[in-house]
Amino acid sequence: MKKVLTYGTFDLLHWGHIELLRRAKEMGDYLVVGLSTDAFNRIKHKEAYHSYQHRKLILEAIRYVDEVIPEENWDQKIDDVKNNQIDVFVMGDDWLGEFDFLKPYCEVVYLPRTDGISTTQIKDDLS
Ligand code: C2G
Repeated sequence: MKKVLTYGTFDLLHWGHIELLRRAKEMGDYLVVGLSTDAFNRIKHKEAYHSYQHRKLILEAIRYVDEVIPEENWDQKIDDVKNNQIDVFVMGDDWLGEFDFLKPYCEVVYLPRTDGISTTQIKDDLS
């Protein structure tokens, strides 16, 4: 079984996130999502609307997602890759190069971000 890993806050969930998750799952058979906890979002200076529990509930309802694990810090990725027997690490290319330190442990793929949608844009449009 080819296992894929990605990370994110996934709030407010939108079709750009879904497109990332769809393409990530296409790279293997089992997709693990490291979901940023509320505490880690504070470290990321990111304000999520939904709580971790609710974001986890939403992600677990997505057909492409097989497992959700907590992302609590910047330093857990190597252990997550090892402990979950990950074959492919996937992130949007806004992170291009940032996770190349994982290359000794798994394949590292940066996928093009989906243009035309962002949580910031949603919030601006609704305000
Ligand atoms: N994404 C995308 N297209 C968009 C918006 C987001 O492809 N229009 C991708 C991002 O590139 C990322 C994933 O969707 O791979 C999740 O996006 P965020 O929740 O914004 O992720 P981020 O807060 O950048 O967290 O340790 C890594 C961090 O936790 C990543």
